[in-house]
Amino acid sequence: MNRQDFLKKTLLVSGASLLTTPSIMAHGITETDGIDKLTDKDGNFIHLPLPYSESQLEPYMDAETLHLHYTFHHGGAVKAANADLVKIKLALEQNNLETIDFWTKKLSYHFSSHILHTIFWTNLSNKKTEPKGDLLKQIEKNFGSYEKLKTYIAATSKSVDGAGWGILCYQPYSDSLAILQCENHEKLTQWGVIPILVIDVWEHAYYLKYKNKRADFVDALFNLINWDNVAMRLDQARKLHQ
Ligand code: MN3
Repeated sequence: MNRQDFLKKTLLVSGASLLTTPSIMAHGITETDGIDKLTDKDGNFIHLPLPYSESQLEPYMDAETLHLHYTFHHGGAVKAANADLVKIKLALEQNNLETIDFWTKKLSYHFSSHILHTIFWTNLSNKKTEPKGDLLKQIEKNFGSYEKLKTYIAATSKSVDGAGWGILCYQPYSDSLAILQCENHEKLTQWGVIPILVIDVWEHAYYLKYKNKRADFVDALFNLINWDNVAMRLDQARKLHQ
């Protein structure tokens, strides 16, 4: 199996999300051969350390919010996803399918939360960056300009019904970038997309500092987006599709 086949297989099997190795190294996350490290060798979900200190995204994202968000919301999803796996395995072993649909839905919700939060942390940095190169070209092709992309993803993120995410993703079926307005962690997706930039607009992401002003939080978040990480994710997503 060559490297590309390996990456494809791993992505399909684990549903893992993409993170390029240089970015992982630059942000202090374990090298994972091109794939975000979401599971251990046995397939259990793991919660990697944050790629920076909890105060590093101040003042736009306060340390207390980041601590609670990472530890209890993301961490809680990892624990719950592992519990869902156990329940599904047990149901199959006992040939008791009465509640397997329930645990399957739960796993979809918790694992999707784990994927999106893992991407979210690496999408952020206190270093100012802007899209350039292939990423900028693709943005201009699909949205007209960087400014229009910002307007688009900001508007969709701010207006998510209830809890959810604004997502910039690569859609391999059309070889283009797309914007999703994701509800919860898993609803309103397009099959096949690979998220490359995610904006968490659950209240737990901003309420301590921004109160009910979700729009102010989304606007502030543009000061933290690590476009180099987004560019590497697009590059990796394209390679997987080739
Ligand atoms: Mn969150």
